[in-house]
Amino acid sequence: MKKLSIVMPCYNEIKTIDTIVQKVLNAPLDMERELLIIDDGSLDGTRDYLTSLNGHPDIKVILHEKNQGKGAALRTGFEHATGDVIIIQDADLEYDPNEYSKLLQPILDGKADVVYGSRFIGSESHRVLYYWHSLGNRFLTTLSNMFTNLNLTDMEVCYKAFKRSILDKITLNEDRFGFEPEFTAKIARQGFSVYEVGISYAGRTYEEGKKINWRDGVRAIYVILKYGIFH
Ligand SMILES: Nc1nc2c(ncn2[C@@H]2O[C@H](COP(=O)(O)OP(=O)(O)OP(=O)(O)O)[C@@H](O)[C@H]2O)c(=O)[nH]1
Ligand SMILES: [Mg+2]
Repeated sequence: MKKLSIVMPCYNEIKTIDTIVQKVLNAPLDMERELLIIDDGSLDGTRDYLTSLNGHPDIKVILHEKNQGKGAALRTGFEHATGDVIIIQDADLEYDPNEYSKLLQPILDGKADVVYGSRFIGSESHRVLYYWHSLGNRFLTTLSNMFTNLNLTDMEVCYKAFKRSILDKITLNEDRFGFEPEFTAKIARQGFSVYEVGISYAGRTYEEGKKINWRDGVRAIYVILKYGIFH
């Protein structure tokens, strides 16, 4: 495992994009890295900032003409990734790139094909936020686990790291936040070795830019059932 591809889907994140890019570039790592940023049709000036990164040796920027959703942005990123390992990094500041090494360790040790971060285990700091939101998260993880027979504690977590080679064995279709349950269902079906690592979480409030809402939760239930029962 020589090279890490960090895949960053990005939609209207002008407030955080500069900071998160710097954090990713400075994250302590013993591997070569490439950062792929997929702009998903931002309208808030994010694209101008991204254009200014042109020519940076470790960064590749890809622009979607129109908004398609996180899942679609990730698929574009995966197609362009050249690393041995991929990690998904949101363009907000909820997750901390300083934790990459910890997250990658089970893969580097040869134990895992896929590693999920978890905001619900471990001793790292977690911002105390919306109770109903966390209950919804636990519900979706439990429902997903019932179909996959994996005992995950945080299915919806952004931090998922995996060997790039696993993408040869699964096909992803979900364009929006259905990516998380779809990916989980498909890696479970392949029987990959899955590990979980406790990570910190600095969640944001709706005032600070949080976008996910109850409709995404309902959609997640549908996706869990779709890939759990019918595929
Ligand atoms: N909301 C949203 N995010 C997108 C889209 N396309 C790409 N993204 C990116 O996908 C990542 C996850 O989106 P977030 O809105 O942070 O989703 P989340 O972390 O589950 O929820 P909150 O941060 O709580 O809103 C971010 O980096 C977004 O910029 C899209 O169509 N909608
Ligand atoms: Mg977020």
